[in-house]
Amino acid sequence: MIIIVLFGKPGAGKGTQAEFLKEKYNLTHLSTGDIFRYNIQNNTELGKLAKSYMDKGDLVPDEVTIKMLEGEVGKHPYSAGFLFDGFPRTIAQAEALDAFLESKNESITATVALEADDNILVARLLERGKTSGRPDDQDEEKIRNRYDEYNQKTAPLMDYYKAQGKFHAVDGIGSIAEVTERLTSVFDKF
Ligand code: B4P
Repeated sequence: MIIIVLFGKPGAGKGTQAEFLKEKYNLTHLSTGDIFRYNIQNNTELGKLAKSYMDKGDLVPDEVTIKMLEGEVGKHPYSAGFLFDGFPRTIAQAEALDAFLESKNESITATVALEADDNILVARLLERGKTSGRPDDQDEEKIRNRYDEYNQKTAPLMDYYKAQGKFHAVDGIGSIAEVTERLTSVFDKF
């Protein structure tokens, strides 16, 4: 089974590129951000909890996120493979994912990171914030907090996956089609 982690800073284009990659490689796409937003829209208990963190640009606690992700994987027993988008975002999440997959005799095939400069990404998110209605996209201070969260909690994952020989980086700057092409040439090797 192919299991890919799509990795990158907020606004790097994970969600944008996942839409294409899931179709081309027949992967089940699980975006923790999308799942939280779905729960917020439907006013579930999980949504209420997630909203209190997401609106500030903070990460949702590991315990909640890990349990949710495992539940979502369980909903797709016959999947040919998975594309994890925005998960894991902390070392604790990465360790939990490895243990969870090992319990199913599976493991991550690769982590693919979309790399981009913070200032370009902040501009992308502010642009999206004009139409997305997402509170975490509309205020530069909250956006900067998302980058602080990334630098403190998510960036260490690069070394975690490099140590496993599973880390691949792709330049995330350029048109959406150009980035897709770069990703495809990496994915075609898996
Ligand atoms: P996510 O939903 O994962 O979203 P994201 O980081 O905002 O964006 P993504 O990289 O998917 O960017 P996109 O393609 O949309 O996370 C949101 C929040 O959820 C987190 O801050 C956190 O609170 C919570 N959360 C999620 N997962 C969690 C976890 N595992 N643990 C704890 N908390 C978690 O692209 C952004 C914009 O750029 C779009 O407008 C797009 O059109 C544009 N764009 C994309 N590619 C472009 C390109 N090449 N050129 C120009 N514009 C481009």
